[in-house]
Amino acid sequence: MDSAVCDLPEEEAPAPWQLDHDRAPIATKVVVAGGFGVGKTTFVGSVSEITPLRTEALMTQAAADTDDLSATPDKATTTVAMDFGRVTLDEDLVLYVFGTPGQQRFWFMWDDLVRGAIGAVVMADTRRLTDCFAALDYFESCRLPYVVAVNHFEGTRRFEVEDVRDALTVPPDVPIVIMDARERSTVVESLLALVARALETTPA
Ligand SMILES: Nc1nc2c(ncn2[C@@H]2O[C@H](COP(=O)(O)OP(=O)(O)O)[C@@H](O)[C@H]2O)c(=O)[nH]1
Ligand SMILES: [Mg+2]
Repeated sequence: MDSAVCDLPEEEAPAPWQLDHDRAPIATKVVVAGGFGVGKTTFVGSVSEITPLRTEALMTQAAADTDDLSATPDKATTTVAMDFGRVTLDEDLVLYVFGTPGQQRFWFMWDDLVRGAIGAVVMADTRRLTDCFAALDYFESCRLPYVVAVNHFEGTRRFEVEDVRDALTVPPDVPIVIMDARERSTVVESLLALVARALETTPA
């Protein structure tokens, strides 16, 4: 019988650090939350090294009353369960990124999604800031470390971090990052801010 041989091209083959079992990477979980259409699925898609698992469904007229499309009229699909992706932030830090479904009718899933997570990214759109209040309240109430990622849509007014902080009334020590969910570097920046925040707030 032929033995199975790893046939991966060099760029996809395991990197040396993956094979060095003296310092196994830490794999950890983070959650991305925020209102409907704020860019959560885009965030996970921009950063994931694996094809993100998506549970998008075509929106139908049946959702017209529940899913407000006034700010995202081109949006044809919606995340019905969650997004899932993976990103290696550092040689020894792998993040599993779970995007929450935004619609209120799926909030019951959040308790499961946050189990074991080190923290959350709360995405905000400055045109609809109130949409992220539920997520802020949720993470404040369960005391999970979080950062706010303001997804800046081009063509909209750009606000300063301190303006957003005042509008959301988040505590001064919560990091706020102005980013673009389509730009991998800014998504990574948001995740790094979260990891730093989680380390800072975790009791030694
Ligand atoms: N112009 C612009 N469009 C964006 C940005 N982020 C997301 N979008 C678009 O906004 C829509 C909603 O994004 P999506 O990731 O599905 O939002 P979700 O409901 O939070 O998962 C999609 O059509 C995206 O392509 C952004 O930073 N700029
Ligand atoms: Mg989505």
